[in-house]
Amino acid sequence: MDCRNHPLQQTTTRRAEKPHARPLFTRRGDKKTELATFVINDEIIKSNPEAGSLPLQHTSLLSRYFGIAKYNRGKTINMAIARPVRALGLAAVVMWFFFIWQVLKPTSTIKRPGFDFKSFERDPNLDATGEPEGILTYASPEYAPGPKGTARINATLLALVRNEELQDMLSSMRDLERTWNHKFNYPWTFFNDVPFTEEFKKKTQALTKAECRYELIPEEHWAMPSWINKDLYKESTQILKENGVQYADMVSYHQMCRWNSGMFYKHPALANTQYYWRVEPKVHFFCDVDYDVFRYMQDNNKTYGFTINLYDSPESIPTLWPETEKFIAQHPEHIHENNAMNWLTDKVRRPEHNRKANGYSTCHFWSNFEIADMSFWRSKAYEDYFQHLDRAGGFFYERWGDAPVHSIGLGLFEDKNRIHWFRDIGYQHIPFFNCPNSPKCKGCVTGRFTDGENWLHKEDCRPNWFKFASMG
Ligand SMILES: Nc1nc2c(ncn2[C@@H]2O[C@H](COP(=O)(O)OP(=O)(O)O)[C@@H](O)[C@H]2O)c(=O)[nH]1
Ligand SMILES: [Mg+2]
Repeated sequence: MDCRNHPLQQTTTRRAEKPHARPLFTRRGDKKTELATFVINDEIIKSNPEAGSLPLQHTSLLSRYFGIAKYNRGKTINMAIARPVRALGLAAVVMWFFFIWQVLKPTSTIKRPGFDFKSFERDPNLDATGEPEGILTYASPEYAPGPKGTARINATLLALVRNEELQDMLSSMRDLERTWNHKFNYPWTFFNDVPFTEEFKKKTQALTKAECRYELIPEEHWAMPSWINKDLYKESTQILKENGVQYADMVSYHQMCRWNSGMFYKHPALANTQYYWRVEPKVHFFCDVDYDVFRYMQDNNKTYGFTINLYDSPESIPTLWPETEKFIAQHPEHIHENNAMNWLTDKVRRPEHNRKANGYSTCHFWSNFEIADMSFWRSKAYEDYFQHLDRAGGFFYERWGDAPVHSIGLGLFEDKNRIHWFRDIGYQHIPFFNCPNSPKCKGCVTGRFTDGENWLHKEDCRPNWFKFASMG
């Protein structure tokens, strides 16, 4: 074998022919004195006796590359940087900025191989967002905790939560207290199907100056109703599971969805309360909100406020719309003339969803965030509707969620102008965000809809809501 053809041999030869020598200087007054010339990663090949010898073994590899050499008397001398090294450094800087841009850039249009999804021409969250129009009431001494808080209206922050979720609940509370409630001191009401532990009570109360109430859900509000056939329930949930419906065989999940759909506002502890803000464990709030949102609802004639608007899994609700149509046929008097039927029945945007859900677009307000007036849930129209659905059994034989049930109720029986997008409230429930463009927001990326997989962008149903209803 001819060793000269060996790659290593060629490299050595090239170096020897064209040594990459660089001069090393020190400064004495204004005069630069050449100390030594050396080859990077090699030994000194020339030294200046006038300047004294330099113990270059003290120069670290890093300092050589970045052109600063330290020697043992603690002085610093400048070196030129080799062109390829400069080019490498520049490339690294460019790559770094490119990486940062990729992470932080707003995501209104998402493209991936084989799937082009356009969420919006332009996500309205990218436009500067201030406070909503209308009557706003700001913090004042009348919002002080306790009986002095005469400006507060009949409203509460409301959470259904398990004892085991204490840490996640505390995290949600911290966010909401910091961004809003420390200014208004609305009470917190916690609900559970088992008694809250002393630890839960102590730690939640410690996070707020406002009053905390801890309520047990009556058995008759939580238990599976007597008319649900247990064998049919088992069989149906098996099928749901095979169809990939999450939590299908978790009875407590079905109970939770039913309670949130038609029970929570019947709890005796809420008998004198009109408005609520629903808060789940492990959610985040990003923006300072300086006005009383409950009074906003009251003074501006709003029934329901949302932040995120999504498509649902049609497999979890195949007969929800057919049952709704039966109800509409029996009770046409409940339908509001300014309803959001177009939003509920759209089949242009995701035709497959509409087909699988038998006529329902599956669009809904994501109900883990709700600021709402319970008078609507207590109205005859909604109560009749809930009773109809409850008897049909779909909370157990299928997995009807409180989000589509609330949304269909609102979309049919309420004036759509009374439904408000709280675009100014920065919010996250994994994996979706509402993140406005406002200097009042910290910790979320403006316009980001999800930090999960790209395909999740197609779950965004806001464009349809804005098209058929309003942005207000
Ligand atoms: N007390 C209690 N709360 C529950 C139960 N199941 C769910 N929740 C609460 O109901 C809300 C929704 O449940 P979650 O697991 O977050 O459902 P997801 O958001 O649909 O994944 C959360 O606030 C939970 O703490 C339950 O069996 N008991
Ligand atoms: Mg949740």
